[in-house]
Amino acid sequence: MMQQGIYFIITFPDRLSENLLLFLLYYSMIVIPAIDLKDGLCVRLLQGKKEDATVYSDDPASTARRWESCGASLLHVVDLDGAFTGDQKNLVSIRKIRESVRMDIEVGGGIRDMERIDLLISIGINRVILGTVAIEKPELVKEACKKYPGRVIIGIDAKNGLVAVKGWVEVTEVKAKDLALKMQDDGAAGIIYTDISKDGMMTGPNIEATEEIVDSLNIPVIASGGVSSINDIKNLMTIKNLWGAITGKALYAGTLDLKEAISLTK
Ligand code: AMZ
Repeated sequence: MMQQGIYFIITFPDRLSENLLLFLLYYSMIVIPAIDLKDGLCVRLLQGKKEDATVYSDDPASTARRWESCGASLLHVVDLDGAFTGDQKNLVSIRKIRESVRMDIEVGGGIRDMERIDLLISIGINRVILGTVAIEKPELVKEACKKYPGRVIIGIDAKNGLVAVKGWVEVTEVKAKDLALKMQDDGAAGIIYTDISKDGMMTGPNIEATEEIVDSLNIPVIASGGVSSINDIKNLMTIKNLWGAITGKALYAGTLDLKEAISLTK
């Protein structure tokens, strides 16, 4: 946080020097726009609760194109129906998104067996995100990591430091950090760490908890949940070795400009 202090006590004569200072004091990080799918629609939830859904678009493929045109190189897609029921329901939309953009796509939500992993990889999805099975079928995770090196990442969704599964409805007794370490040992290519209490709330990410996860691992970590503005992006950029940050609600609400965030973090 000292870097931040330095940043704020210096007044910038112009934007060029601000950008130069950001370059010197902050770490680079990838900004990843999110599309959450429910019944074929692009929605956002509040703290993952399905009763608190706001619909942002009925054309997820055009939303994906919009984020690509802002410079995104990776898109985060979640099949919420899949996360809640264990059975993906948005494959048509996922295929359309894949056919509409060239950027990399990661997909999670309802991926619970190897057949589904094979299918998503076969349609050109670059990385699959496994959540519930990391707790319930760790053998599947190991097998998938072996079969698709570099393409299996683990979504760890934490409520007060404990892992939540099945659409965040069930909270386990497993500590997020312990699961992250185990998944790293099992061959995961990365971890997406979500703080559930922050997700969709636009109150800022959980910097301390994210930093703790990043510091305990040597695989890439992506932070998710709570981003509301460019300042939150700057705060995340102070975390050394944080690989990326996912943002959803702030983009749809218009409080974060994706182009600006991407150019800042490069
Ligand atoms: O918003 C939710 N309730 C929610 C959500 N966004 N529940 C799960 N998920 C996401 C996780 C992860 O990317 O963040 O779904 C994926 C995990 O799904 P599964 O089906 O493997 O547990």
